[in-house]
Amino acid sequence: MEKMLYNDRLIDIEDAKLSINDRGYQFGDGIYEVIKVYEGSMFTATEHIDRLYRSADEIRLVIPYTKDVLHKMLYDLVEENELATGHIYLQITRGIAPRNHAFPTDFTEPTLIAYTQVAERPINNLRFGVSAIFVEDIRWLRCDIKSLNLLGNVLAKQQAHEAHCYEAIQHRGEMVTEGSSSNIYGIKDGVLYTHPINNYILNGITRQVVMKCCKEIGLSVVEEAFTKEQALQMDEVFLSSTSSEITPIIKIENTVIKSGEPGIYTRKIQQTFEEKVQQLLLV
Ligand code: PSZ
Repeated sequence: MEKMLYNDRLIDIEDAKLSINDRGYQFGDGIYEVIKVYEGSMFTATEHIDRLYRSADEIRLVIPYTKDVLHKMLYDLVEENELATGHIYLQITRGIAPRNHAFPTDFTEPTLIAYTQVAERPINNLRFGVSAIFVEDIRWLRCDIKSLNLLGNVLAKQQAHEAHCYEAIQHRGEMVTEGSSSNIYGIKDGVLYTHPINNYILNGITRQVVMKCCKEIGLSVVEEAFTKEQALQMDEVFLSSTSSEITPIIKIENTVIKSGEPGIYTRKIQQTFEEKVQQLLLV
């Protein structure tokens, strides 16, 4: 039987019961993480757990476990479900209390749930690239928090799907921020550009790995936002996320990026990323 974490216990997934008074359900009052698992090993788990605790701090939610205990709980979940390649979804809400916007006054235990999902790596997208559209970024001003409130992201992604595109590249005014569920990069004349880490974007864990890859291959990085117009003029554009890894973007709206094929630097970053995945599988 497939298991899930419910607070600090592993339970049968079919026995899961959630309260309608959970603040996650009522207000989206919680945070989450998605951690990729390659052949049974969690990739960059420490970084994801660190970001989870940071998100929790930013919304004044106290996670009642140490990082090490939570790491072990996730490890046990993967083992128990015999997950090979896929991901862990984890969320923590401010708990169960009668509906009231302000925080519960009595001690309320946060609700943690985590489950695993089998998911193959997106090999075709990695190889051939995807298309994207531009969508105005209408989200709040704390996109650095991995909040359960995803309405802006959901509406942007739906627009992309209706346009038969993989991703929505969001922008505030003329400046590109990030995808609906990814970070966005452009490469021009041998320099990689990407939005700086601040309140307008999520500090992607895959972005952190991309930064390391750029260092290793000697590709210059400029963490500055670029415009929609500049995006269309790039030699290469790609996105990154836990599940999409390093996915080339070969077309935006009606504009084909350069040759219309994944670029040379994007390929190098993919290869360096792949080495890091393979290293994980050796230990
Ligand atoms: O399974 C999926 O479709 C996933 S797993 C992670 C994401 C999507 N997206 C994460 C994300 C995001 O939601 C936003 C708004 N910006 C950037 C990212 C990339 O973050 P990492 O690299 O940590 O997954």
